[in-house]
Amino acid sequence: MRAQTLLARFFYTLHFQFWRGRVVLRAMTSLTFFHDFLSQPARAVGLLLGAAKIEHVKHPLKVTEGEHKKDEEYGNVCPTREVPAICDGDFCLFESSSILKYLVRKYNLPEHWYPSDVQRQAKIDEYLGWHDKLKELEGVQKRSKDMLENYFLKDKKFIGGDEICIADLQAICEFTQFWMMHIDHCEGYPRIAQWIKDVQAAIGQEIFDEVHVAVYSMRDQNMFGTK
Ligand SMILES: N[C@@H](CCC(=O)N[C@@H](CS)C(=O)NCC(=O)O)C(=O)O
Repeated sequence: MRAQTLLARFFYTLHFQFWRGRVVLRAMTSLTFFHDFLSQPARAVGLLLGAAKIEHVKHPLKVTEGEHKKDEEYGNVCPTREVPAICDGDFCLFESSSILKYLVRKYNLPEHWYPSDVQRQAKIDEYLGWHDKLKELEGVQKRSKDMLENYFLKDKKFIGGDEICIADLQAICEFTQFWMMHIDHCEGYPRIAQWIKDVQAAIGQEIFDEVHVAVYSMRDQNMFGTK
């Protein structure tokens, strides 16, 4: 693990607290986020961390340079050596959908992200289950877009209803992957086109752009072709 990350984790584990009239140094749990923002599931987790303002230490791993394979300790964090993964203190977790659910519950995030109501939650799990079994690039193929437009969104603003949920984060990052190639995949899909705007507004443009800096950079350098 990088010295920089270890140092950041050390400082995050200490904070000052008032206790019986005195200022004392107390330990608190640190959350480390292992990611590469060129990865769709890593961006989905990054969007939740940013939108929900969850304090964390970022540990970037450049997948294109094989850093996720070379980093000695990363094998202990994530057995598959994929991104994203998190460590909350000594508790480590991989698989983006599991991470998103964990963050909502652990950090007591507002209900809309992943509601406790059994049926509303099941509808979000329905999307996530479907999403997780899509193979790479399938998220933007006609069948998937038809499903999103006519079934998962249908007459709702977001996948879970009136407010944004973790399923929206997973779904939108499939689309933003193609922004690198100047493709928005929205032609003929008016609900998806509107939903993309609504998701950005719900997250906040600043956070959304922060997580997409690497995508914008690839796009602007025309790494995968021009408009
Ligand atoms: N199902 C996993 C997928 C993770 C995944 O496939 N990550 C890719 C980047 S999008 C990765 O780390 N690839 C590197 C590799 O396989 O060597 C999740 O949702 O977290």
